[in-house]
Amino acid sequence: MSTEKDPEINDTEITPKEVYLNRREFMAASASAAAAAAFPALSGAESHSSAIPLKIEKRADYAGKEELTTYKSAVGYNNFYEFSTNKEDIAALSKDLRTRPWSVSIEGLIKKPRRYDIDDLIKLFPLEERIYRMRCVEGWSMVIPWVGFPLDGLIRLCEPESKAKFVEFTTLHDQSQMPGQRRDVLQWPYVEGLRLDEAVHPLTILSVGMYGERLPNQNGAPLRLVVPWKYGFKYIKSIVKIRFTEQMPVTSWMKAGPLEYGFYANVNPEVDHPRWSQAKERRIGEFIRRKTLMFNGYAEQVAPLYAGMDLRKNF
Ligand SMILES: Nc1nc2c(c(=O)[nH]1)N[C@H]1C(S)=C(S)[C@@H](COP(=O)(O)O)O[C@H]1N2
Ligand SMILES: [Mo]
Repeated sequence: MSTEKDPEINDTEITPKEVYLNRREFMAASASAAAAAAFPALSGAESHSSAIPLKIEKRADYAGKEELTTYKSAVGYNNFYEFSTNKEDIAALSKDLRTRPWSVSIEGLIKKPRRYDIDDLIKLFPLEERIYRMRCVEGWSMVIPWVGFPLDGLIRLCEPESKAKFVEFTTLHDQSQMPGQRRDVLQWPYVEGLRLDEAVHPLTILSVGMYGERLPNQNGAPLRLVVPWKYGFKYIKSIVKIRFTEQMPVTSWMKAGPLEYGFYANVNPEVDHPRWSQAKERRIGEFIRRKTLMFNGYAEQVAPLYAGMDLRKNF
């Protein structure tokens, strides 16, 4: 099933792996490729062997010259409470999540409600690569090369009614596949939301891949939200429903800790979490903590969305 190669993908269009691997990993990967050539039986033992490459049509380097987080860290250090609260266990616990067939229901205050098969949905839009910083509210960060499409394109197809002011996203709810949902760490299913103007902002994407390949299950396959100026908990994974509303959605984290997690969740080094400072962060792979940037470094693009708002109250 998901271990097979997508027949539609032309090998020449696949992003070379060396673009994503740091030099040491690349040398190691080349060495194992050479070994595989010499011993053909070993060819399945290359790095990320089960991943399905994606055809990327547009590239844009939004993170400037910052070094990418290693693939190994991005797929091995995760938050996905539906599986576990232990970051290193998510990859193994999520490996059998069935992400095909998968449908996404789009509903609420729109003229064109519809249920999309994930592969039909993906074909509607050219896939773009976006290299973004990702800052978790816990105080660590990564730089990830996402593959996806702007949420704005999908929202246009839906034709929101003038009453629609917010977009609510919901993750799959299935205890048989998601063992973490048997425990009440959060109220299930996981729900997140954006204001409509945030949702149509050009930086906001729905991601279907990373590092040139389909999203691994632990990273939110087959479809997740990416909003780079907000804390990572807004990047809701494995989405099954997108609903347009007039009222502000109540998100899972707002229910779990209303004084700690607000609706906006904009990265802001000046507004501390009640239990820790948000002034600095640990970039995964680095030793010395670096300063957290206002709106995670995207202030120029997104600050106008919050003009006149008190960001201490609207945290
Ligand atoms: N459905 C769901 N989405 C989720 C989470 C979760 O527990 N469940 N965790 C969030 C948090 S706190 C972070 S930091 C990011 C982590 O994304 P990553 O594992 O791809 O790095 O996913 C977010 N999306
Ligand atoms: Mo997070």
